[in-house]
Amino acid sequence: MADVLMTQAMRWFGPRDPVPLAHIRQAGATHVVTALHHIPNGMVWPREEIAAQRAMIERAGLGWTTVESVPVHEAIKTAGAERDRLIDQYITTLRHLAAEGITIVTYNFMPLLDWTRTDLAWELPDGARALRFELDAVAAYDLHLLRRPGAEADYAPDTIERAARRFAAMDDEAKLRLERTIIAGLPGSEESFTSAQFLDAIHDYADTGPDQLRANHHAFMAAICPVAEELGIRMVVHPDDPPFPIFGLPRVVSTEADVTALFEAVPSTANGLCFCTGSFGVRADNDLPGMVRRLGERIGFLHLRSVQREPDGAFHEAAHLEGSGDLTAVMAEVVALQRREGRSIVMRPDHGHQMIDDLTKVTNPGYSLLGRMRGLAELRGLERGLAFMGAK
Ligand code: DNO
Ligand code: MN
Repeated sequence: MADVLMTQAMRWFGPRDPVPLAHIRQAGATHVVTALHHIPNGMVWPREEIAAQRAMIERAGLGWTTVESVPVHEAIKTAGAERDRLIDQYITTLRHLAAEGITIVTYNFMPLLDWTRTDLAWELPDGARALRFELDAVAAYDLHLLRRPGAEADYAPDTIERAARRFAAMDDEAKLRLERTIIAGLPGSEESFTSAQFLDAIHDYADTGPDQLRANHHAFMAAICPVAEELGIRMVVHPDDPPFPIFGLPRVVSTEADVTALFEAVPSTANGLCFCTGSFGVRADNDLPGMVRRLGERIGFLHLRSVQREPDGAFHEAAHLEGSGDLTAVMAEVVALQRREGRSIVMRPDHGHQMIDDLTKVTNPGYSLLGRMRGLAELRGLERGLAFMGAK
């Protein structure tokens, strides 16, 4: 029996993405994952616009079954006054998506910031560029530019000391670049802040600690999942990136225990996981292959990439099969899972290095074409090889 293989996708940011659909197809993907990025967070996605986006994708010879993401409004995360109305609107969007054939919807539950990096063009020894995160840089921004009240309590003394030294060595341009990198919003993020706005927004979380955020997350899934199930949609939560609190804001989707608690609280099959190896893999205590084995039936979408952990809470994005995470072991579990369940899981190479001709082009950080194409090629080859060996 032929093995079921992954459904190979790439992220596409819509008509404004500098990477055209034709190039994604030539890179070997059969599908894209995308969203209606122009619609403000909290508004209903009109069915006609979803249909138009689908038509555009299909004209390019690609398929679209997976949305990344329908963003969750902050008032749902904080259980604010508008929560019920916003949940109703979210459900209306799900109805429209289901009517247009969408079966997987990605979301995250990170307060205010989506994914966060401190350097978007960190040069690797071979001249390619990677995204990097340094806790020292976050601390330098937090303590000396944002000047968040009480921030000192969130950092170890040696981090505070290194952050002070780093800040003292920065010129105005470097300060501005760091501020923008952290809070102006990376591709796919729904929010973009100035430092003053960010401080105000952090203040809105004063009453939402980790227990409350977790309760609000579970309540959101409890409200959404019965309808999603009926619509044939699976919600998949993207883990926190990075998987620990930053700026004093809680994060509750960072570990295996976090997601296990989510699935225990809301057992519906519509309550699923976007397994992002790069996000979970920042923590050495997340056992990636073991998580695929244990959580497999919940996994509706795969983000595959690797990170290299560095000292002092830093990490950078490694080539897809290099770095701290054992992507070969993860892939072996994915092959076994798909065989066990007879199901093809949608995957995408999650980010890639800026390399070769990418280096002379303006693309979304992390989403240049050649780096992702290399990642996809390596991952699909690995999968085929493992499936073939396992089949013998
Ligand atoms: C970054 C992405 C995230 C992800 C959202 C899902 O590259 O993995 O922005 O799309 O967190 O809601
Ligand atoms: Mn991801």
